[in-house]
Amino acid sequence: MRGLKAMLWEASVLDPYEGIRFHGLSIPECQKLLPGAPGGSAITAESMLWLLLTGKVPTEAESRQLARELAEKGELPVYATQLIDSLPATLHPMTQLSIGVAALNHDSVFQAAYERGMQKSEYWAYTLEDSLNLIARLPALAARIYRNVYKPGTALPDINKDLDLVGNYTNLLGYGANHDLTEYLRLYISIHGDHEGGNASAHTAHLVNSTLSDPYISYSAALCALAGPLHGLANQEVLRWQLEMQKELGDNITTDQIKDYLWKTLKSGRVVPGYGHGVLRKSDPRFIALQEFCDTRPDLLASPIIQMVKKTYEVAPGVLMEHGKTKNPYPNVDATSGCVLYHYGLTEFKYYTVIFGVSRALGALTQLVWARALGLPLERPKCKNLPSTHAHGSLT
Ligand code: CMX
Repeated sequence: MRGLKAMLWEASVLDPYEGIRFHGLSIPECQKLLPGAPGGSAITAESMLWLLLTGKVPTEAESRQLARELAEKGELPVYATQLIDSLPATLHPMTQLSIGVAALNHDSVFQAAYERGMQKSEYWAYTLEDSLNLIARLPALAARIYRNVYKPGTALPDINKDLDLVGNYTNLLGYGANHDLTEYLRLYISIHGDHEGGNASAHTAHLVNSTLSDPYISYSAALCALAGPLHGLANQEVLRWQLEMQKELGDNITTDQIKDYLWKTLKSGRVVPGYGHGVLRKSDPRFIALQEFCDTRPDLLASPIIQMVKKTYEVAPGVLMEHGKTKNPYPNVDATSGCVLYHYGLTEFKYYTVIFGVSRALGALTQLVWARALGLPLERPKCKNLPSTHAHGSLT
């Protein structure tokens, strides 16, 4: 279905050469226009969510009002904490996130209203309420998973009603004192929020919700798609790959050594994680925005892991072009997103896709609201089979 326009997606559109636009605004335009948090300049998740849902740039007061509303709804119910705490710490954090999000449908207002016999014209309002409740609870859920897997026994703070969503998230993760990491995560979470609807995670949410499954189980399914290494798990894989390279080649790696390592990866039949894209045909503007964040901070510029990402970017497109398979030899956002987290001390890279999962909820859930408001139908594409296979008896 490459290139086949078959979905309506309200909030964003992805141009192969220009990258993502959110209601017509590019990432640099969003960075200029969307309000940050008090004391910060990075776009907040709330500002991006407001833009995605309404198509309008919020004022600072509107963005803060939404932040307060989300913070007030942010605590996890007891049944959810008990469920998450009962999972083995060895279970992948993405599986835990998907389980937790699915379980929150215990409180779905959409499901309850459907059982009461609500009208089709009311679907969107209950979808909106569930979606906001889910987004509000994601930081506490995601942070609890992090605590259980990597910092067992440590206390989790309460949600601070005066903080924005990401401010609370970094606080719950135990990094609240690191202003730069908080600002990085604000930028990360806002620009990962939506990437039009054809990507596997957003599309999964859209498909599942078209059956009138509630937003929680729809987004839980989306997280399973995000957990694949060709999609969101690539940010984990980039880190694994870069660290293996560092282990093999040591510090002070040259670009020639990186070229050889790239060829070794390709010749062993593996993909180069963080490079290539199903739609983009240039360097991902999300990659550029995160790189620019690094360029403004001397500690990040001096970081060996970030230098390795920059050196890889100098040579990987050339190697991939010469290799000749991928239609897009340039980096996607996953090529850099995890390295900054690693530098700031959040080194548990199996957790990185969970952060992506907190973010993608902004766009995927926005579209569910629009899809129900517009009365979009059950998604059910027609299929074509190969009649000859059965007739010739080649399948036994
Ligand atoms: N390294 C090696 N080979 C690659 C490649 C890469 N980074 N990117 C694409 N190719 C290969 C494909 O595997 C495919 O090979 P086959 O013909 O043997 O199947 C060929 O090039 C053509 O693929 P394409 O049309 O250019 O790319 P697709 O749309 O099929 O796949 C993607 C897109 C992202 C899955 C692919 O580029 C890839 O595997 N990249 C590495 C993983 C990654 O970074 N994923 C994250 C994407 C962003 C996100 O969703 O978060």
